[in-house]
Amino acid sequence: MNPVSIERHSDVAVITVDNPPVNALSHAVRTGIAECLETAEADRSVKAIVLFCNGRTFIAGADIREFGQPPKPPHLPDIINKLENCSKPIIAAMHGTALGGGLEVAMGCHYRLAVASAAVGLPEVNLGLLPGATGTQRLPRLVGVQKALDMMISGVPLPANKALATGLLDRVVDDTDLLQQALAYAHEIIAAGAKTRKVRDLPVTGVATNFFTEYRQQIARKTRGLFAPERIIQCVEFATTLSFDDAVAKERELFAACKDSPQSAGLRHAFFAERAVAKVPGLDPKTATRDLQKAAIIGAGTMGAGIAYACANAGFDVVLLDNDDAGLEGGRKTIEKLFSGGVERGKMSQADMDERLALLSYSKEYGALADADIVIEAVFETMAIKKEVFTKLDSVCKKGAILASNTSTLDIDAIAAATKRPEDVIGLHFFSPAHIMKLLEIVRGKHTSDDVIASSLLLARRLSKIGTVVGNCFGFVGNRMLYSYGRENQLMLLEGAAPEYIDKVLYDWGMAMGPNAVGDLAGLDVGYKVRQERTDLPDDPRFYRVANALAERGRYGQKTGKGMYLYESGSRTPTPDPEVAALIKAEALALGVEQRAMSPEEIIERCIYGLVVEGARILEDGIASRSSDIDVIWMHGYGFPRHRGGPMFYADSIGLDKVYSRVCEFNKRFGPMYWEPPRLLQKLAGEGKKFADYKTD
Ligand code: 3H9
Repeated sequence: MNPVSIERHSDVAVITVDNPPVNALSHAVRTGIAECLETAEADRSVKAIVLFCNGRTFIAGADIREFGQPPKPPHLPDIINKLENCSKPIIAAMHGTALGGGLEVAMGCHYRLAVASAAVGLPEVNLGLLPGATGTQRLPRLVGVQKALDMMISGVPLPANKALATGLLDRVVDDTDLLQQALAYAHEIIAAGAKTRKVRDLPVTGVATNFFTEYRQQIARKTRGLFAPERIIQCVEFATTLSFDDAVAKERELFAACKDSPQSAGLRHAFFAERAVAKVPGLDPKTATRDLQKAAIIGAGTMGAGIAYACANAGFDVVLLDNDDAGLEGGRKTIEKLFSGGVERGKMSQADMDERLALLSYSKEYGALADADIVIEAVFETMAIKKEVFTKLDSVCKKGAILASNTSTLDIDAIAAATKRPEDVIGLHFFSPAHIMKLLEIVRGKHTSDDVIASSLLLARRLSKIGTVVGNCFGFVGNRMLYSYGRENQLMLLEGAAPEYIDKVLYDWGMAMGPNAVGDLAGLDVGYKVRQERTDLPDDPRFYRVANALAERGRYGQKTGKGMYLYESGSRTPTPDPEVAALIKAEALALGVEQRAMSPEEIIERCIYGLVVEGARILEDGIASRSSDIDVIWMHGYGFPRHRGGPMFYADSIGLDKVYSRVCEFNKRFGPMYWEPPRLLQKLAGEGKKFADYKTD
């Protein structure tokens, strides 16, 4: 079916795009718009044109799936030129989200009208791109240089009313019958002489001499290591110095450079991977979900309070339970501080805060959980305590309640076995800080029922998190892989790489933080206790030796003012500590580990390939059903750079043959205890395939 059609409404032609789900500008849509435009232009009885979209949104951008293929004419910038050069006034009538190429199309039209609930923006930067269909040239002409840069560098869309105030829109109408209101606007324009007007003819307002230099400095930290933001700035600079056509030619060049960059490939992979996680193999998408209105959180520590805050903020009734008054009071304070912080930063009104606080209650009695639809346990990471809690839950919770554990490592089936309803038990692994981190690792046990999994995915969406369903094993996907990453870090410390050196190398590579700074933030005692609980650790005295030695000396990290680094009182800035350097040296000597200089490449390869090797085993074991799920977990739970697409995509982009041969070298050099190549890696490398090609059935 043709996704673009044209219909006459008296002397106005309505061109309608109907390309579900988001009216992306596929080849067929571009062709359709061009053809319909010619028809409208040729029809002498047509006095004005409305560009309208069916379905849930106006055009949400170029069709991202086409970027991996050779471009096919008609190209979008040419279509936009055609729109602008049309002799009859064209009105873009927008609802939903007019994004990227969609907004560029609208800026090529002569008039822009939107319903109040619409949002408009140029989010290309999130895909490692720049607005490459004249957006970098038209937006500054409509809203000014600074505002245009802010919109394109952040990628954040503007709500319709704000867009109206900036001059990007001409009119905002109420949400009833957009088409009728657009037709009425068209008739006003016809009555006023049916004038066309071109954004390209508007001047670009001048900027101060140092404006671009200062702007670059201002965004440097946020855009660290990213390719597209600098190109966006260059395009806007061209808008201030070159003619429209010359600047558009530069925009095309820079857009091509962005599109072909590895970063854009990684970010596009991330976009689709984040959406794929919602489709769980073997889980019928129509599975009914349980009614979730009241959530109970057990444990009022940092994690429990963070989860309670997130739930109340999403509109759940929440009861927070702890067995001691001081703990409960601490939890209440944490939650109130989080809400009042939101009010201070202007993210929430006082009235909203009061409304959400009223959703919360606090209790020491398990009886308070009796009417909860979902209980999330966030107590100590000790199996005996977890079992005790779940036995109690089994006796007090209503039938059909979901019983979830926030365990980050422990066997969910063993926890479920403490109840007589293992089908209702699931792991919901939140990441700290729970109200900020996007990831929710959803751990399905042997007996977890499908509707509990579907309801957990829904919960994730309601909390604005990305829920990723994984299987049950020690550490699940995220923390199981973290062991390999952390292990290599720890071994390299013994081999002579300083903590600050390793951290810098990985930070510069794109990780949100280096592993040693992360250890100090999370608390070295936490990992220490988890390792104490494990009975399956490798027989290797070097394994996490440095971290253990620090924890045994009470150096827990930021909370004790010293860990892998030193911290001045009240500061979170890590300072290298000569005592730690001496301790590492002494441990290396005692273990007979020779110290040497290490290249940044070795640090990156050992840490990242360590992740990849474990990721491959996780796929082999069926703990993750797709390599892209692993990528999502690492991007959203562990600060893996999104522009590298996650560890498995990164390995795919290097080439699995190359990764495999390097792993074989490590196997020879460091021994098979950690580096024996997984069969899956060997097989895919041999077949010239990628992890992305691997499907579990
Ligand atoms: C661009 O425009 C470049 C130009 O400047 C220059 C060109 C020369 N293409 O997110 P959802 C799919 S770059 C193809 O779950 P929501 C998505 O994969 C583009 N497919 O819905 C999913 O598929 P599935 C600039 C797309 O309601 C389905 O639609 N534009 C595209 O939560 C539903 O998506 C953007 O970056 C696309 N452009 O959110 C906007 N967009 O069902 C990107 C979506 O098979 N899109 N799909 O999993 C979004 O931000 C959100 O999808 C949107 C809807 C807000 C529109």
